[in-house]
Amino acid sequence: MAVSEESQHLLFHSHVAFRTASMPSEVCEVEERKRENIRSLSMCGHVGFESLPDQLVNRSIQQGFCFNILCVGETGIGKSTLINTLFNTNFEEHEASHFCPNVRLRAQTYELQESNVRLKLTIVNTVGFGDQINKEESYQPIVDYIDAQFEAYLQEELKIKRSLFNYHDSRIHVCLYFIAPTGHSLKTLDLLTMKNLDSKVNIIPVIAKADTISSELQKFKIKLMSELVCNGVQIYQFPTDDDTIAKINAAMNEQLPFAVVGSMDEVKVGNKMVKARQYPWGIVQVENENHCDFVKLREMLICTNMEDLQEQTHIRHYELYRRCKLEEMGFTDVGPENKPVSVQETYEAKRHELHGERQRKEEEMKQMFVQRVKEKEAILKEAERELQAKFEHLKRVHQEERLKLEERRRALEEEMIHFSKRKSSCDIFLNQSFMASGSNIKKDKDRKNPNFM
Ligand SMILES: Nc1nc2c(ncn2[C@@H]2O[C@H](COP(=O)(O)OP(=O)(O)O)[C@@H](O)[C@H]2O)c(=O)[nH]1
Ligand SMILES: [Mg+2]
Repeated sequence: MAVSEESQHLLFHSHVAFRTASMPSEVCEVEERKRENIRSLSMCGHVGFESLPDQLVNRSIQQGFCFNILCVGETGIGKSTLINTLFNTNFEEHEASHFCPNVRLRAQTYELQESNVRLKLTIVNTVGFGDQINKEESYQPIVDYIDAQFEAYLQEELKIKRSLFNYHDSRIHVCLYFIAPTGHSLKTLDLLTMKNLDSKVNIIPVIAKADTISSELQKFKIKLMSELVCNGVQIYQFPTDDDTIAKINAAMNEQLPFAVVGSMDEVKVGNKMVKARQYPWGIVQVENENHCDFVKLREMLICTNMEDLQEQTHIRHYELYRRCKLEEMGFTDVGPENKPVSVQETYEAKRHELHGERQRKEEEMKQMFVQRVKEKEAILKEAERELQAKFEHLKRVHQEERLKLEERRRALEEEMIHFSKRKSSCDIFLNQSFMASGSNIKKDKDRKNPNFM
């Protein structure tokens, strides 16, 4: 996953009005009091801690607030324009191409200042979202990015020398999910992505380029909400537990998803310059609540609920990540009999478990080694047996061959003796015949010779 992060110092062009954090969290206060047996008492005179909320504000003003927005939506859906319009600033951004081979996240941090309040704003953009043919895994780089920020915070928390006080918190406080103004329904990609993000981040869905859909807008909003509910996608709900903002937040929850229009172009309407999109048939004013929900989004996001978004990120989403991660590492709060377990005990148990595991693995390796040696030995023995059998066979064959040859040699010798015998008898016979024929010839000669006798 490629993520780039840069920092810039910017001033607003005009008023944006983000509300400063003034109320400390009161989550589960009553239950905690009961559990810890805390009694409420009234003091007899002034002590001075009434200024704590102001102290908090002052400290935050000095340090600056940190707010991180993730924009998820297809390339060209209007993410950059809306962010520029929301913060009244031209955040320099290059137009993304539609030919990215995969989804990347690009983070950029800006320092904004309004009056004496400083805001460290990080905008994380999904580059290439929705541009691939196979979009099955498009949500994964987003999930990985969110988890990486949680992990960085957790690592800081777990450090012995931690500096959370001036730590640049990069955890995503809100995800603006840009829905295409189709007028039909959500795309599978939208549902899949939101479903995978809803336990990790506060999702505020917005209908982008709402000026392109007008008459069917209300129907479209209802359809989108029912689809989100049917598919079990949890979107962020503006909190209604604080009386000062409960009414407005409840009303705004009814308006979700906000249909927004973005534009940095200014057009003269009456004698005022207003941000608008101008068409041949008329003007769509960004900040006109009859034209779109841009003002509602800005109010809810920046002025009313910025602190709640940060708080929810910490107490809900980060807490879930932290719990899962620590459980994965073997930490637990209670033992088998529901008895509290200290970190030391968990550490010892884990050490013991890992030691046992290591011994088991070593034993396994040993067994495997012995087994392998045995197998090799058996193979060698088998080969030896085969060789011996072959040798015996060859020896036998050789013996048989030798016997056969011996037999033939004997036969040949006998034949030779027999032949010699026959030859010598033949020779004798020939000699005798020769001798006999010699005497006969002499006799004949003598007979023919007149001088014979
Ligand atoms: N009609 C209409 N066009 C918009 C709106 N917001 C942005 N655009 C136009 O859509 C195009 C892409 O916008 P951009 O903000 O760059 O989209 P991004 O890729 O999602 O960041 C630009 O031409 C914008 O002028 C809107 O609300 N309505
Ligand atoms: Mg952009």
